[in-house]
Amino acid sequence: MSVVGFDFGNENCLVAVARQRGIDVVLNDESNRETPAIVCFGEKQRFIGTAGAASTMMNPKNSISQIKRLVGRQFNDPELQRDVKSLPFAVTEGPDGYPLIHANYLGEKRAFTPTQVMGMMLSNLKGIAEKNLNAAVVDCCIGIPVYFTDLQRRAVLDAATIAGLHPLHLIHETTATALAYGIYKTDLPESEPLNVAFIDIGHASMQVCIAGFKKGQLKVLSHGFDRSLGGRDFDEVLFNHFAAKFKEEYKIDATQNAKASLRLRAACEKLKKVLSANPVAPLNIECLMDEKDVRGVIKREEFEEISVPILERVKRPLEKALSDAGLSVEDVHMVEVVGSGSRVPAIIKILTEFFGKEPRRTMNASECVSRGCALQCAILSPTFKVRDFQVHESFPFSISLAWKGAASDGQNGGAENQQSTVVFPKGNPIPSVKALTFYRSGTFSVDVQYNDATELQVPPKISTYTIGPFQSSKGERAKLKLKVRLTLHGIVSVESATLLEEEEVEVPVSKEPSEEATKMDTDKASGESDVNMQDAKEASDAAGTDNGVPESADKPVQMETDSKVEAPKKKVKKTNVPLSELVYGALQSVDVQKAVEKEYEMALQDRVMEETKDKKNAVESYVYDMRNKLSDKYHEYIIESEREAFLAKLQEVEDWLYEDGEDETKGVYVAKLEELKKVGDPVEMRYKESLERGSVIDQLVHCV
Ligand code: ATP
Ligand code: K
Ligand code: MG
Repeated sequence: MSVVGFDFGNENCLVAVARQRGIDVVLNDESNRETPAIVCFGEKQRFIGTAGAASTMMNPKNSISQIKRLVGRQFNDPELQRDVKSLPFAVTEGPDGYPLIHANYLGEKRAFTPTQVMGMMLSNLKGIAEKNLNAAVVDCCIGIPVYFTDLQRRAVLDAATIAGLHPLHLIHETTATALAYGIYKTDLPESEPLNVAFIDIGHASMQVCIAGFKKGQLKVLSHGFDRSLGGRDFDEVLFNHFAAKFKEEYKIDATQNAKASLRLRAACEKLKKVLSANPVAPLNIECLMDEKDVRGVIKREEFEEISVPILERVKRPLEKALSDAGLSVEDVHMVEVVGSGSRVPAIIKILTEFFGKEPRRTMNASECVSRGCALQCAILSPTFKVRDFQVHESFPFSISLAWKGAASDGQNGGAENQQSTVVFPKGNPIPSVKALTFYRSGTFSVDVQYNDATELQVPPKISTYTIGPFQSSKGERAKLKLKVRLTLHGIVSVESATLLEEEEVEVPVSKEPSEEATKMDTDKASGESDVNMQDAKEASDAAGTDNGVPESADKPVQMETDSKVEAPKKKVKKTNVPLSELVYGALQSVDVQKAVEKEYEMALQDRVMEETKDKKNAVESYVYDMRNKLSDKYHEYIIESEREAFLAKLQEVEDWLYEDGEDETKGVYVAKLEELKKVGDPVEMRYKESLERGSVIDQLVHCV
């Protein structure tokens, strides 16, 4: 089993692997730790990661970035709408109301879902891990922002499937950071927890997590976030500032030109980084637009002034995390800042003011998420022994179940009888299972929904489950138990429905506590309430696993047993009831399967093209190499007329490579190389033989 952690950033991705001696962040083909999250579609193949970033300027309309912003969102999502405006590629509304990304690929217009593109990127990261481990990678942990909705989480899982990955755990990025922080600490307190605030400011968003650390464990106390406050917002402020300036000074509008926009934005990002370390920074771009060179300069002070609207928002998630944790600033013992977006000095100033203490940077700001993910994966892996360290995660939203009351059961369902109950309140431990009991006479449905969707700006309904058909033997309302699961990934689903039928029978006295005898589901008398909820931690569930991971000890339900009572005893017959699931906006599994196949084809095409390039390069280097050698060390091993002919042949092949042979198939290059080698190999052989003779003579000389 592979032990790998992925930090899929909005700008940068990192891959960490566990080896017996510890966690390593691995290098990609270009020897970088950070791989840009860019998929570029070309005429013959895709360029992904660093290669994708290199192609962006040449091919902006087909270079897909900001992938993490696009997955699992409706097209009319207000944030998506804002994002799409500054993207150089085309995003339109698909027939299902979800975005489609358009690109020219293999000379054709093609449309891809954001999930597919995320799958392409993940597949590239998977390849990086595989090269470093020299083994197949399937099992992994992937970091996700804490604010990811149910649908976004499902989209990441689908993208992983497309990439051939199996995430054991989608872990909140800040929790991964907290894990990477705590697990190595040997001086954690035994009783009173050490409270640490983690602040991650990335490319597109800001996340806060307050965690309490004790010996051998961390407990997430609260989360806070601003989904649209990150490094790129500062780039945008600078971009608007300079675009306006250049409009005035040079009479060019860079915002109206895709390439100029891209170049100006990239220059602004560089400028921002310079300003993090210098009080003033210049901006020069040659030939930005209309053949005009532009120049500008900005002081850090002025940058901070124009950034006030963004900087003002930094405090809000901090305040929220603090109040949700029920702490005051004095209770926070340590503040750790991560994410490269936090390098803007004005942000550190605000954090210092807010907490009354200097934030620390003891973590590797860009690597900690991937490291935490790999650690989590190692913890879950049976092949690794990791120091015992418990992570108690807290769910960031409130999820409720809604249904039509039993009164509207049957003929005329009245919306007025809509009822709901919070199943997983905000702060609920992850993972968790709850059981609800319903009394119904026929097929019915329940909705899983956000209790408060205003913060997320998404439609409240997540999914609808239809339960039935079932038959109650007594002809009255049947008792059904629904099991609702909050998975390790933070995804909620109704997992099963069971019909419970009590029959009085003589049964032998059992000493075992039995699930059937739980007390919480017998409240039928209360009329109004036709449903009861309990934490489903019955004995039968204790072994219940989610990807092989035991659930957290989530308040075991007190079970009443009749074991002391002599017979007769009630026996409960349990029957599974069919359940159909509709998750709004989620891909059907057949579509995921189709996407898997498409990805396979595209990956194959990429590989063929890479190999073709390699073979072409091999012909080219043979030509250069042989030409040099013919005038040098091979000179005496070929007769003059043959040498002349061979040199002419090499020249001919070189010309061919730049003309007719520029764009040939792999097989043609292989054949061409063979053709040259037929002439060159005998020469090489004669040369080598003479070297060997030479060394024999040397040895003889020495022996004498
Ligand atoms: P996200 O966490 O939002 O998914 P990410 O993980 O890809 O995104 P990071 O790699 O943590 O983001 O941060 C990238 C951001 O940090 C970019 O906006 C980049 O411009 C910014 N950044 C990098 N170095 C500096 C610096 N020296 N000063 C200011 N900003 C910087
Ligand atoms: K990152
Ligand atoms: Mg990040």
